[in-house]
Amino acid sequence: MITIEYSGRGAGRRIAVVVAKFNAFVTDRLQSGALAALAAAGVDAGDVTIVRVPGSFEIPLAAQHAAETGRLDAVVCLGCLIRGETSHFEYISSAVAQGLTSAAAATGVPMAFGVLTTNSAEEALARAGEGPGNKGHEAALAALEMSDIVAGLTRRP
Ligand code: DLZ
Repeated sequence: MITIEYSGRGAGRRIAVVVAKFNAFVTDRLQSGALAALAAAGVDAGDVTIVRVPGSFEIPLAAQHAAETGRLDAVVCLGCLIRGETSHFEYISSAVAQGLTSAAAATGVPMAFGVLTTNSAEEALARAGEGPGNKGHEAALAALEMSDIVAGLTRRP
């Protein structure tokens, strides 16, 4: 029997972190959580590329271009949509989710969804605190996990 799963080690993995600057008071914290998780897993800082885009709507295009360089094992996507502050909430959140699903399928590069969709700033901040409950931290671990799984599934015998 063969089991393909996360090795628990990130050393050697090359990761892009695409971060929306809109609602930076939250996304800066998501970025910190993601970088902490990558470092704790052994990812070298030199193997991490941070891409800062204007808002969540721009995340999928940047993530796809990053993946198309062929130099990355996964992309961590971070943003924050707050319902109370935008009538675009539904449009942008579904565009980001669909855009990232399409970009991952088109490139074969895992893209972790660390885009918060909350009703208030308080809810968003509660998901961007220190430690493992930080959704940037969670997304970074999902990206590493999926990079091992894709590597395991695509490795030639
Ligand atoms: C325009 C906009 C609004 C109203 N709200 C948010 C938000 O809550 N979170 C977010 O990440 N981005 C928001 N944006 C910006 C859009 O994502 C996008 O950057 C602009 O519409 C320009 O394409």
